[in-house]
Amino acid sequence: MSREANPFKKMPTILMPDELMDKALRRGEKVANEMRKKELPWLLKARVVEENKVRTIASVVSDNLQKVIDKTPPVRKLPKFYQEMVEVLVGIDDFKKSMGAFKWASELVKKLGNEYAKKIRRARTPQQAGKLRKEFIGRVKSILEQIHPEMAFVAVAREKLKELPTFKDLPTVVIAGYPNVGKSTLLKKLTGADVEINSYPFTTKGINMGYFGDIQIVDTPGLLDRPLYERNDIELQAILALNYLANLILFVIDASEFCGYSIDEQINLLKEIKELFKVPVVVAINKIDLVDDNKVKEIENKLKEVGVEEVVKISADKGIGLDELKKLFIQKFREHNLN
Ligand SMILES: Nc1nc2c(ncn2[C@@H]2O[C@H](COP(=O)(O)OP(=O)(O)O)[C@@H](O)[C@H]2O)c(=O)[nH]1
Ligand SMILES: [Mg+2]
Repeated sequence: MSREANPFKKMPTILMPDELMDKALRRGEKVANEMRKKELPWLLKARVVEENKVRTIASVVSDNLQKVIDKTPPVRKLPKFYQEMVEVLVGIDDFKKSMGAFKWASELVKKLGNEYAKKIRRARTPQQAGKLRKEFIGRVKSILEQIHPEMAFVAVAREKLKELPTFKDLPTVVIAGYPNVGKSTLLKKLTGADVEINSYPFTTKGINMGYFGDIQIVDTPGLLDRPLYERNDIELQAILALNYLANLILFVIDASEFCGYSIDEQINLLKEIKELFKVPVVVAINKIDLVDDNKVKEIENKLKEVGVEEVVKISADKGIGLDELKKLFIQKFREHNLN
């Protein structure tokens, strides 16, 4: 199975103006030293030294900026989930504007490099060649200073974006439900012990992901496990972004209420999640090993009242009903043409 890597992981480290300038000057000096070893008439040599220095500095700076552009995925071409994440974490418009500044600076430095190289070739004295080189360096410095805010912005954006989890482009089930209802246990049982933990910027606990067959299952501790009125705007946006990741929501109810939340509280959360997500929601009544049939019936009736028909009774811990649940996933994906 191919991993669809987080598209921001390829972004290179963003150098700040001083760092980039130092790097370019060092490389320029190295090239100049090579040129100084050549046996050439003094004026020609001065021109060759300065011209090569200027060209080297120009290409180090210009290429470095261009590399950032090349290794940054164009936001509008990304899967919608990642687009939403860019919007929530850094702002798409600011991100694009910053990349535009990189492009502007890269092209301008390249152009100036050519112009100054030509001027230096026509210099009448070594002093004049040196003066032109200094002038060029001054202009590059000021261009980089001008895009300093954008460089800093992209550096911070990169730090945030490269931490995003890596999802595969597969039919995806996102698990929801109050804490301790058995979400993690269920994920482990469904996918074998094969659960990966991935960072997600909106939860300190990370998200857990597992696979069975060609189905991706995601457990989101801290995200879909409490009422929405407790959330701030950014968190809400991050939760809504899951719309673009989830093809199906699996809502887990703890029939035993040992999780500390009553059936009614759990159903209220389910109602919220049903409203929030455009994708189908299926319900698993879990921990049926701990309750009698009447209790399960009672829960099923309450679920019918809120319009939930698709229910599977399971015990994640005892492995009851899991095959039926898997079949339901496959059936749902088939109904929605996702496989
Ligand atoms: N008896 C019983 N216990 C369960 C079942 N599913 C989960 N548990 C237990 O419930 C507790 C919370 O489970 P966990 O998977 O961590 O819940 P999460 O917070 O929703 O991820 C753990 O002690 C599990 O062992 C079940 O089907 N039956
Ligand atoms: Mg858990």
